[in-house]
Amino acid sequence: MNYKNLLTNFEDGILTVTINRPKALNALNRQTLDDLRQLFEKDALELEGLSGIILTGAGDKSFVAGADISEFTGLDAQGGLDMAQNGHDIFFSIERFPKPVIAAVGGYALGGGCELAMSCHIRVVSNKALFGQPEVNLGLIPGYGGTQRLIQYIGKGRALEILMTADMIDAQKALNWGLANHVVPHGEEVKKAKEILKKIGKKAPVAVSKAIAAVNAFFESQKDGFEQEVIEFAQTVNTEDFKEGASAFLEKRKAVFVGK
Ligand code: DAK
Repeated sequence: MNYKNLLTNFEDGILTVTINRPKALNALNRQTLDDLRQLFEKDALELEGLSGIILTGAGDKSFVAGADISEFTGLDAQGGLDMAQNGHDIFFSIERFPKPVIAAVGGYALGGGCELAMSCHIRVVSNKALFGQPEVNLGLIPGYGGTQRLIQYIGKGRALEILMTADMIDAQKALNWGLANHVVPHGEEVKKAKEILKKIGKKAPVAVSKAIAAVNAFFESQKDGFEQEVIEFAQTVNTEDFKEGASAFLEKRKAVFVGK
């Protein structure tokens, strides 16, 4: 795996991906988005033995402080459209990734950074984390799915207030509002994310991926979530792991899953 702006570490089935532009507080420039696309649409899908991914930011201050504002100059409507579509595609690839993806947020998650964290399946955040969608300060609205995913996590009224005031949400409020799954002491967010992935890693992998797909279906207008659940359920019944899980329960032993 070779990227310009991502560092990767693969250990015990867990791929830790660090967005590595600390001097710009890990702002998402084009190259970083290209790297993320390469990772989520190809490299990680092909990685043998992968049980889950942790996405985090380099340095002590920031997960991702937004899209890279220095690349905004000279952007016209067509450029904005292309940029938004590119970001949407990549963030959907993360949201639809068939293995769990956890954002470990140790600081600013602003604009595109908040949107990136929201496209992950779970958010573990440090007590210093700050979320926000400050695009109105720049004369913009979020362009990477933020207006939609923020509603999904915190509801319409809160989302509108955050989007219109550009106020930041601290870790405790993020937890209370459902944006964060866990708040941990600063610096322990990757450790906690690993614990969660290790727990999920012991479950049947196909069932885990079907749970992701079924939950995502609730938010996809062209799908009926209940119908999708039936489809995904039927596919889990077809797996070796279902037979193993049921037999192990009846034989009072631990199941050994093979991911098929
Ligand atoms: N882009 C580029 N550089 C950034 C950056 C960003 N988003 N955020 C920080 N930096 C850089 C700073 O310029 C500074 O660089 P130097 O001056 O040292 O070269 C360095 O990171 C450290 O930042 P500060 O010196 O400002 O650090 P502080 O601790 O004082 O302040 C801060 C931290 C996070 C409060 C502050 O840096 C800040 O307000 N940053 C900007 C936050 C922000 O507004 N982010 C952008 C949100 S808008 C679209 C799709 C998506 C989007 C838009 C359009 N289309 C499809 C068209 C998304 C937009 C956004 O994400």
